[in-house]
Amino acid sequence: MPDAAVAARSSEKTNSAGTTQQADVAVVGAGFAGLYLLHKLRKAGFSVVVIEEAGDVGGTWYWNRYPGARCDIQTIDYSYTFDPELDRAWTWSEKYATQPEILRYFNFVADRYDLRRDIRFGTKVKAANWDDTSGRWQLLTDNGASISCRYYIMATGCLSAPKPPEIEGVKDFKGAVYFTGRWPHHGVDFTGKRVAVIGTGSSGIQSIPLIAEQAAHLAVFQRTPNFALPAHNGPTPDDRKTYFEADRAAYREQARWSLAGVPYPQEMAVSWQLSDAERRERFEKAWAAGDLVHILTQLWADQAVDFDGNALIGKLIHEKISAVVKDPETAAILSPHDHPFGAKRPCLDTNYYKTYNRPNVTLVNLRQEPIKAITASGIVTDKRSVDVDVIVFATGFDAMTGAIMAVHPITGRAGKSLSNVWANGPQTYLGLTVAGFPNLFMITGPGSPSVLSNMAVSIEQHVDWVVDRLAALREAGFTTMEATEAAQAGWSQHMADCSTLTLHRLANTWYTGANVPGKAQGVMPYTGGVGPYRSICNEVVGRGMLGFRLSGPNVAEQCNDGEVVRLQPDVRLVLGMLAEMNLPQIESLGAQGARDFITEFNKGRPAGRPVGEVGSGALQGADGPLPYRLYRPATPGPHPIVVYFHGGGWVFGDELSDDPFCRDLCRRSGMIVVSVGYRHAPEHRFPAAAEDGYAATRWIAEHAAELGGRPGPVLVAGWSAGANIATVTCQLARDRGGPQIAGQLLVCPVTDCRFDRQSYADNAVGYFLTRALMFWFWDIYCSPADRTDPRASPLRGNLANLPPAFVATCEFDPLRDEGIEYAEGLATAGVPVEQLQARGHIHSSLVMVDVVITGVSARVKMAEALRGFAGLPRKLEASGEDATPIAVNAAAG
Ligand code: N01
Repeated sequence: MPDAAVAARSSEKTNSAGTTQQADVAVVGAGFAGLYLLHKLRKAGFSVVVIEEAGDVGGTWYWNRYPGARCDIQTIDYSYTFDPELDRAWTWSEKYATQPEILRYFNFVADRYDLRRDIRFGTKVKAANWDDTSGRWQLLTDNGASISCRYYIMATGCLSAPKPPEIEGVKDFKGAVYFTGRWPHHGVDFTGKRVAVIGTGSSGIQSIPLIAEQAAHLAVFQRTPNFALPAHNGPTPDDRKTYFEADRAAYREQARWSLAGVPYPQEMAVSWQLSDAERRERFEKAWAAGDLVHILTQLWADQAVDFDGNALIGKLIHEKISAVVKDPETAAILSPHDHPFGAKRPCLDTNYYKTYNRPNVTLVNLRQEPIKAITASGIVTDKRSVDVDVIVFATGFDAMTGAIMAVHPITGRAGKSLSNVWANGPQTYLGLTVAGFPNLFMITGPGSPSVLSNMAVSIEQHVDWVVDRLAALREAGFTTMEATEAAQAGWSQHMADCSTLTLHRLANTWYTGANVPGKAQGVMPYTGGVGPYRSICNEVVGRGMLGFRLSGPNVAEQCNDGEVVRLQPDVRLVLGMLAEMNLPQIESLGAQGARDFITEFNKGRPAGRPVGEVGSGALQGADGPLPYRLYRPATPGPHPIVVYFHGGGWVFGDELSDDPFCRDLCRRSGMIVVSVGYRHAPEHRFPAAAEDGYAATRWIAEHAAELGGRPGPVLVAGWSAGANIATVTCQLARDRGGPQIAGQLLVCPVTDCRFDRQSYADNAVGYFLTRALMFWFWDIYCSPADRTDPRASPLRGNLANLPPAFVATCEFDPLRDEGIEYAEGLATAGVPVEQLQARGHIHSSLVMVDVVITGVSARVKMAEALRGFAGLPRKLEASGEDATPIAVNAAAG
């Protein structure tokens, strides 16, 4: 009997204890997600019961009624979009609606779609157990009938389990105690009261100014200062409204594919391309806009991914705080220095900083005087005793996992409990499902963009995805859907890769679980962006429910196992963008056409970063002068010299074409980099490039002092065909009596003319450098008869007595295996060699500086290797991006 029919029959039963309510789907939570789930599931023909602990709809907006509680995503963006008529039927009165207005909205939605009749309010799920025999979940509740359901969906929200205060003596306090996350419905009157607020996250920052207006005295206990910017609340700004009204559907669609779930374009200018004045202008505009997503995404392209680019913002905000707060010491205490801007959730405020100018407000810095205890009369710190009538705990939540794990035990296959499975941190596939827990879904669970996005957009995407899948399962006769271990492990790896992209890993926050003592640490939300995430979820479906095992009573089991993303996240984005550009095949353009194309293409990349000095000149090649470009570090010289050979298949590129990479090498290694403009085919075929490489190296070594470099051995480096030239140069230098070369850096080198290695088959197409393009390069550069010459195929040469090498190869590169073979050949021949096999990267990843951010650690290692070859300490200096997260809950209150 279909589930709906079972449910229809059993719906006649009352919900009294002792009976079991049957439903296709049970949903926990009647907030933003639960309400839409109920509506959509019903429309898809499923019987649904929603269990809600609260007395009414609203989720987080039901509980968080503290003074000043408002949305901090513009409410125009924080709305349901699934029904255009609903969208038109409701107009928000303010840019950032208050909690009561948002709650009215949810009531309006619940009424409009007649949702309440399937919601069991005032009910908690006490246990959820998967029953393998029936293929159903059995739920025990604390109020009324237990529930048997085919699918169990947690729509419990990310910030719904308040965190205990963890401060001794709370029970002894004789005054009133309130939690922002569980505020009394009758409101609280602070008039004439001495009040303490503990916590300066969003809830504290929203409520403090209003409490200060009422209270006789307010003491704010701050452990970590947070970045806050003025909301400038009022009507929805005209520009946003006009944009929205011009084409609502397009606006919504753009939000769905954006990075944060709000339609803003991707900012392209990097901080170092802008002058101080330009940066300040952008910052002032963002400050005046009063919009978190704007300031988090629209200042400069590197703000969220680069430590230095980010630090510029912190400084500008410190200035703002100092300009408002009159007492310099208080301003200093309020200014965050321990985390990058945006790594911890910033806040929107109304009069927050100004509040500290009031005579009735005191700021207590818990970093200097931690709370020792709460007593009957107030709060005692290391330095003072503060008597109060009321304590407000704005101490936050056990975020993301708290509501799922702590609310009730969830037991999956073979009696496995979710709390045990997640003991070391949440493991999910797509943030939606967990291996071993069939038919269990989480809306905006850990591992999805959730709290790093406009929740409205992410919730709708998850609800649509889940309900559409359930309908498709039903259609195909499947009744059970479960993530595989392999898919889940792949997602964990992808999550870890993503977390190296942004700076969230550098702060102790509720994003990482650091706010809850003893909680496993790790970045819990997906940091790869809303649009990319959506495309991955779609890809899972498009690839036959990749990573899911589907089964049903009358159909053969289906399992298309695998990992949905094996590329590094930013590489995936780059490839996606290239695919959208519909670029011509380079080999179809002819040599000059290819050169023009690459020159044009390179104009779109971020400018390389500043170095001490950039110069150019001419050197003597094998058959005449060659241009070079020299990058000098800002530090006092003389510096060792790296002779660099650009990529381009011996056909295109020049001494400028790897400019960002040369600058990066110069900055990270602290050495001079001389990029050589060697001759190209077809005008100058083999061995012109190789001989130029050797001649140029010789000339540079001989003119080291003139170039401002350190006399003595030089180093060589190159990428792709340039790495081929670099390594050939090393062989020629050994065989021809110099110059002396201290080390070689080979990035994705061409080392051999054979095309039958596995990497040529695995990566023939789709990863920018294709097999066809390599064929073309070889054809243009070198006749088949010459290709086995070690000056073309150095793998075939004598590999003994060569300079120490660092060989970097990329997983998705046709040249991968010949690079690895070369490194192994060198090692066998007794040459010291370090290998870096870059997982998830493509041929051009490592030289795409400031585009492929996940290549940074490889670029750091390359520079360190060069320094080691030159006899310098491997580390140049500690950099912020290498920093490890700060100590957890130091000076906990
Ligand atoms: O919680 P929080 P929140 N002793 O965790 C401090 C969303 N939200 O409720 O940073 C002393 O941010 C703690 O200090 P530290 C929004 O996403 C949205 O304010 O851990 N202090 C911190 O200062 C937000 O980010 C809106 O060192 C203690 C504060 O308490 C999220 O919810 C409004 C302590 C907790 O800040 C959570 O915000 C409100 C202790 N033992 C919230 N324990 C909107 O506007 C904790 N703290 C939509």
